[in-house]
Amino acid sequence: MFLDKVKIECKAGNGGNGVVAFRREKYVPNGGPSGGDGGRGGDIIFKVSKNIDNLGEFRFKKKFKADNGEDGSANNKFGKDGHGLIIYVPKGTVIRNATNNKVIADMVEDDEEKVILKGGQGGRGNSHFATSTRQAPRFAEQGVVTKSFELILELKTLADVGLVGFPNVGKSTLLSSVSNARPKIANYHFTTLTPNIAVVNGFGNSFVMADIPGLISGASEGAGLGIDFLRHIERTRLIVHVVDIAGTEGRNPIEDYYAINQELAKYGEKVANIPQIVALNKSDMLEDKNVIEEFKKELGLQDNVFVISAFTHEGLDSLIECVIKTLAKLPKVERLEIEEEEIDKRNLRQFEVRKVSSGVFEVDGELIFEIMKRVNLEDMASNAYFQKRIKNDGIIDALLEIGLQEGDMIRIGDYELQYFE
Ligand SMILES: Nc1nc2c(ncn2[C@@H]2O[C@H](COP(=O)(O)OP(=O)(O)OP(=O)(O)O)[C@@H](O)[C@H]2O)c(=O)[nH]1
Ligand SMILES: [Mg+2]
Repeated sequence: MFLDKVKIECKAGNGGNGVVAFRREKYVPNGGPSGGDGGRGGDIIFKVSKNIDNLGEFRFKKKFKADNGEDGSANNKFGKDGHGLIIYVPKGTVIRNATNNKVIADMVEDDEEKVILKGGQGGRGNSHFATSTRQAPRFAEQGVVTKSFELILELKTLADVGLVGFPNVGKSTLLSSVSNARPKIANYHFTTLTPNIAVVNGFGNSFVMADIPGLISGASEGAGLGIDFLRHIERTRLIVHVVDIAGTEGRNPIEDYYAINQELAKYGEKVANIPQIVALNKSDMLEDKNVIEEFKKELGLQDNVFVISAFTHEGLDSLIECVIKTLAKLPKVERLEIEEEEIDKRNLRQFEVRKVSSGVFEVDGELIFEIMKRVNLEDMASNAYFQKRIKNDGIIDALLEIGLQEGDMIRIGDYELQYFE
């Protein structure tokens, strides 16, 4: 099933825990600390795959988790790093943070790869905490526990050329006549329900062409299949505007042309400004050839109008040649502006201190959150380490600045401690 917008949930791996261990050596009664570090958690990585052209694979699978890092072990053995998880997406996938809708990545190159969530750091083993006065530290750091994030994946197809026009004018027939694609073709409206994308080869060149469902008047207000599919035209460099010049359904080709352009304009300036080549199709059905001149005259168009028959292949070579020449002069598609560089922005230096009431202070912020996750306060040694960290990281100084005194209470999360110098 064709799917071009999904919300998924991703979590990078947690860091493995550092461990507490001591060397056991034959003639050394009390060996030094030898607890190894935990491994790093695996990253969540997005990668462009040529083999997929839409987000259908995310229809049922919406949760992704990279492996956790392994815990360290004795003899200073590091825990293994967790494997990164690669999530494959089609070219043209825009990745947004679901909480604020900001663009995190725009996957526009073949095989492009980007780390979206970094795995948690591993905790350090007890050997890191030995000092001259503490030769046998009985604690180690816990690994960083990562958060899970909701992401929106939106496909904005990257095709060079988009086929636009009323239903039944022969867009899919044209695509099938110039490429290997075999889209459904039939004599009724809205045969094409989702975009078809194919490579067109010709004149020693190639380009990608997208055929989207037909548009009708009022599409921008939701008529017909609406304009949802125009997101796949948004990033094309050139539009081939297909018109039924024979008016086989009784409509006037000139009015058709205006009506479609009006819908494009309503969708947005960007789409309205994409250069167009007009393909006057079904010319094999046209009895009065004057219609072609009238069309060109009325619209003041001379170049960039091609009389074709997708059915008999008349005029297709000239059309494709012109498309290739025009594309050569047009700029490449620009990547969307990245609005948020890092989604999991833990500011590990950030903390806040507050005076709650007389003699009671509160501390919170990412730094505290981080420290709390990594220590075990039940354990005396770990607790001592914790107290040292809040001192070394400047938290105590910040509290003293706002009036902390001997014997006052400090609240950190669920934990309370009394301050003594
Ligand atoms: N005589 C003639 N018939 C054509 C030509 N191109 C397409 N047709 C016929 O027109 C009908 C519609 O063709 P499609 O290619 O499905 O049209 P479409 O624009 O993709 O239509 P939607 O997907 O519904 O928007 C089919 O019966 C085609 O065989 C042409 O150049 N000459
Ligand atoms: Mg079609």
